[in-house]
Amino acid sequence: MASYPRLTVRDLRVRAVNVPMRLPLQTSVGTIHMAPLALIDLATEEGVTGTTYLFCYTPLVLRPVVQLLENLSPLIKGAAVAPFELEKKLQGQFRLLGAKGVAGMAMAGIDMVAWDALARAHGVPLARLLGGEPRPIPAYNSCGLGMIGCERAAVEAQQLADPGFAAIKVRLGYPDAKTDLEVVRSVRHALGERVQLMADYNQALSVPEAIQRTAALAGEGLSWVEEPTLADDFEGHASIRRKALMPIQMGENWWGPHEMAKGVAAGASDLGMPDAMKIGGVTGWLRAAAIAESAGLPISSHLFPEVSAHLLAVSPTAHWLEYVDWADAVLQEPVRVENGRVTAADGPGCGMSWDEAAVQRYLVA
Ligand code: SMN
Ligand code: MG
Repeated sequence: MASYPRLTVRDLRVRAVNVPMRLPLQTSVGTIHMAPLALIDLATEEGVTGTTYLFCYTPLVLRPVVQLLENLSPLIKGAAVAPFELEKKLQGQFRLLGAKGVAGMAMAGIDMVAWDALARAHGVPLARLLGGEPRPIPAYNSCGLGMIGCERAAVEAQQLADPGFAAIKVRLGYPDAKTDLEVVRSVRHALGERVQLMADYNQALSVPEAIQRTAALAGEGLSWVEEPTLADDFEGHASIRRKALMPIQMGENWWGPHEMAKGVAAGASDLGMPDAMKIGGVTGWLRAAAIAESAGLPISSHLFPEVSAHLLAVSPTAHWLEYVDWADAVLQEPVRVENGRVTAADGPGCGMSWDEAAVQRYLVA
């Protein structure tokens, strides 16, 4: 049996790319046309390189995220590639500032790239390193279906479901409740009964409005209503949930497992959807999965399908994987969907390597 060395951090290489999205996404708070990604490579003294990326939401924070990671590189140089140890060191570094936002993103990037390097050094997929096996996870197609009105939503919904997805998600939060209802009905009509439909408000409503709108949508068979009100308003979500006749979903804005635990304690939602980046990388996800298991809370992933396929494979209450193709353009082997399911890549690590020609094309100076 081969023995594996203790990996030592050499440095981080971070690049900013802005990648065009096949389908722009119009949410209740603006449209995203491009995916601003921070590509991270962790070089080790032993020659293994870890690879991951962060989704920065807006190009406005792309350079700051890259800059912060570059600033952190000398701080972790020479340290063991041991995610729990790195976490302790970085948490200390940001204790006074607070470990959310750009700081939280950078910490999660280092965590994910360190886990990727470890799995590569062991020559196994991340899921296997974590004690599981890559397995098919049901995925919903979340690539588009923004707030584009009844007619266009119906056409796009059909396109999204066509490759064999068992579920898709529509964005709501139109100026009036009547349009929300019409869009849901039009999408449902286009899909038929075979495909499940989720709806996402991206925090658009006040609590009383959300109670009214979820009541109006009660008979439409939605699989969940996501973030009807402000993401940090756990009490508000709990009030909406008490009245709603469909499951309430939230979690993409839990900044770490502690916030998740508060949401769960408040009874804010029926379902959870941690985001691999905001929850604190692989390490944060493992803790979130433990909280979910003890609360009996089904968890789905948010974005990052490449790493999430590994993480859901080791999550006892795994529910849905959110499929987006936003990083595909810079990956040599994008995530593959088969019969509406995504299986974690079977190679070493998370399975990501850069298409260098594409990276050069989309590089932001
Ligand atoms: C979403 C995520 C990322 C960017 C825009 C919209 C959305 C989702 O909330 O859950 O997919
Ligand atoms: Mg959402």
